[in-house]
Amino acid sequence: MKLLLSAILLYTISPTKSQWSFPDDFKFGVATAAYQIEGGWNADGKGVNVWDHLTHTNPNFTIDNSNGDIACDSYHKWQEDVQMLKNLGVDFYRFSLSWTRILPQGFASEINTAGVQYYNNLIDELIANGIEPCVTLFHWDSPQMFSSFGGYYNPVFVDLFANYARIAFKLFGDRVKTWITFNEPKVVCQDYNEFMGLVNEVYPNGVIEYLCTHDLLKAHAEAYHIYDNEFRAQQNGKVGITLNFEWSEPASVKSEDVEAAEQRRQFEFGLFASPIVYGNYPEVVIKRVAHRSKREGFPHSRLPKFTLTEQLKLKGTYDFIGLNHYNSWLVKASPEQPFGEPSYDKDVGTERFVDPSWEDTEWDGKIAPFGLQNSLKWIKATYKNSLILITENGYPDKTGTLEDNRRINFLRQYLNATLQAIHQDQVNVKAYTVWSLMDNFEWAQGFTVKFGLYNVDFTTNERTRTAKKSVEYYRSVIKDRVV
Ligand code: PNW
Repeated sequence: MKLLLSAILLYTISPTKSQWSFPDDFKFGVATAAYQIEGGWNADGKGVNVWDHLTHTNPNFTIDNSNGDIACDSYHKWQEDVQMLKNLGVDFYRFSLSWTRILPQGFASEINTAGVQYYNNLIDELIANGIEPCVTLFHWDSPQMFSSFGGYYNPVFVDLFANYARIAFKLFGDRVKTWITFNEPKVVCQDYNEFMGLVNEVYPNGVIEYLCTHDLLKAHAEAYHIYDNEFRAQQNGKVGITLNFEWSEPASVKSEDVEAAEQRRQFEFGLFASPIVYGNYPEVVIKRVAHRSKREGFPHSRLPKFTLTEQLKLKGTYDFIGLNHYNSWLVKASPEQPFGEPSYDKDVGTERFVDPSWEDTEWDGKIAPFGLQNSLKWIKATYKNSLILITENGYPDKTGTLEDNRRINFLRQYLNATLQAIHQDQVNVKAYTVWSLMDNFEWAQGFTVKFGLYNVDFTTNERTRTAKKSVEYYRSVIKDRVV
């Protein structure tokens, strides 16, 4: 009796427990991306992508001189991956298609049947195990062939992506009902400067960031309309885009800081979301880039303009907004930067820093779960209560330890923030996805940063997968629907 009473007491006062549970229609999943897990970089007719090329020609690019040639070897171990998913009890699996595995040169002229077979096998195995496939068309592994004409920075990219999307819908859309066109276009066009620079052989200069954004948005809209016009009636799925959002919290209640935080959100998230929801870039972005461009001596704004036809074509091209959230910042107003060299960062303006009281993760970023709740609330308020799917959230460590209590602690707090957004703020959020199913190739960090629920032993040919303690935790969340 005494034990029971103290158990009840502990349950009610424990700050990590919440009285709320996840609604019946809320879905749980985990995510990966092709280049980060598949390996088989030249298997069975796959063509070369920018990451194959980059890591082969410039092995020092990754901090451990590694590459994704083998990675988790999921090209061969997909059945084991599905068993891990099954063991977790997830509703869906978010993975990406390798463009050059399906179209070796990137163009629609040649289809690699072995690559198609690989994804057919994976999708069928998922469905046979009661797991929904959620497919990202583009998770950064652009065909190397496109580099010769500037990749994303050439408007022809729009047609090439549209062709690829059509082929993917045609091949897999009978079974795939959730499609994500792009993963984090912001990262593709601006972030990890040296990394995108090396991949694309261009460097940020306040011009190309916007050209790239413009093309990717048009490519997204094109794919959405292809789905609408040619596939939706028979296939009846959903098409959206995944945007990363680092939350910007005003550093004080001063109106200039409140405005600065909003300016940053509009430059970082609104730049992509606003055209898709409303047909054009956010007002503050249009105004600031035009103003700074003029002072820098440009005859026109560095931010390209959508024609009216393009605006109408973009507007409403989403069935959901995919949200990747990892990190938060405090933002305050700062004096206007001198007008000299153009730069995206100067366009954004403002200053950001972290609250020293926020707990560190073991790599990049802080633990600040209120940032996820605020991101969800802001998206709801800014974009007409759109359907939101959280398509990534997760905790990095350097060790891959099986006793990953800190990951469990992180997940519990962010899941709890999601519950608060649902129950306190009535946000229309219907899915949560852990990055990642297993430790994998973390881009420039190689294999030194680990996000997995499963540990992968990269020293063995078998790429042995072992469940971490967080597998148990996530499985219980999915089953009991409480954090
Ligand atoms: C994501 N940010 O990248 C990617 O989608 C994954 O491929 C990657 O492995 C994962 O995060 C972990 O790093 C991000 O600046 C890049 O907020 C940048 C940000 C967030 C996520």
